[in-house]
Amino acid sequence: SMESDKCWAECMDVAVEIARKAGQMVQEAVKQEKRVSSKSTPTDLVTEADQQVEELIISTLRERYPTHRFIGEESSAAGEKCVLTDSPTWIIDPIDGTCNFVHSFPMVAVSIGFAVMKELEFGVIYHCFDGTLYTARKGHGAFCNGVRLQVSKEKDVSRALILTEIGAKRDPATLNIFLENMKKLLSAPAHGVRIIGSSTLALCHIASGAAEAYYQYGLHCWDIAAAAVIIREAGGCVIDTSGGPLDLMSRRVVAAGSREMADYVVRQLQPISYERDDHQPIVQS
Ligand code: 2AM
Ligand code: CA
Ligand code: CA
Ligand code: CA
Repeated sequence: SMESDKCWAECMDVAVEIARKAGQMVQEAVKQEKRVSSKSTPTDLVTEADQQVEELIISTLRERYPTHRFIGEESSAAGEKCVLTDSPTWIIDPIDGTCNFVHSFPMVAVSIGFAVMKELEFGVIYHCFDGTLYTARKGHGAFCNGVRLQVSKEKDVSRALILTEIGAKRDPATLNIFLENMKKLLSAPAHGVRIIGSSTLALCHIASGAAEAYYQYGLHCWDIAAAAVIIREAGGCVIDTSGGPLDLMSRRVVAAGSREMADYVVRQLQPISYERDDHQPIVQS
């Protein structure tokens, strides 16, 4: 309705403000000594900044919107349930690219997505190193610093730049599938494959047309929520690695400027299985 439309527009303004503030906090924290520990595996890194930034974002939003729900990476790590209900829900990655953050490699973002009735309404992604702001609201277009975004319409993989990310899982079987998938695309031959260390910024590059396709296994709902709106509003396609509709909790995604490019990537991929974010049983397809 018009009423809720106005409501979510206001929420998005708040999201932009808090993403900027959080991003500036991350930028400051890059210069400080970092206390790094690991979560599920030795390469699954977390710092005090991840927790502090998420705490800042969620406490600010909760005060303003006490009836809303919150899903955040570090709250989930601390045992909070990761279930998407029909309630207005904020889906937050306080620092996307923690490994980059630890190394001061300049690809780090704050990502804030927002869903109502399980539908994504808007997404805000702030690049902490250069201050670039990506925003989109359903039905209102996607923007980078206020300039309209448009995906690449390329359909031919032999003219494609492809992006992906490596997960925290590094056992030989997982790495083999990862390399096999990359080999397929490189021998297609795609122009190139890039791994920048931030899922959300990689997805923003799909939205801006700087790359043609993206795929990843093992990502989480907070890596994809904001970016999915931004890509779709830029005219792109975000789907499941099976070729079916995107499932926020399924830990896998294919995104591309064109449906043809997305379908091509889908056909090349061998799946890597991860436990769902909502801990529901995994349905193979
Ligand atoms: P993070 O930095 O917020 O943890 C490269 O590691 C990118 O993939 C980052 O955006 C990272 O998010 C995300 N990522 C996190 N966990 C992952 C996983 N298990 N598998 C794949 N990618 C993951
Ligand atoms: Ca992480
Ligand atoms: Ca992330
Ligand atoms: Ca993170």
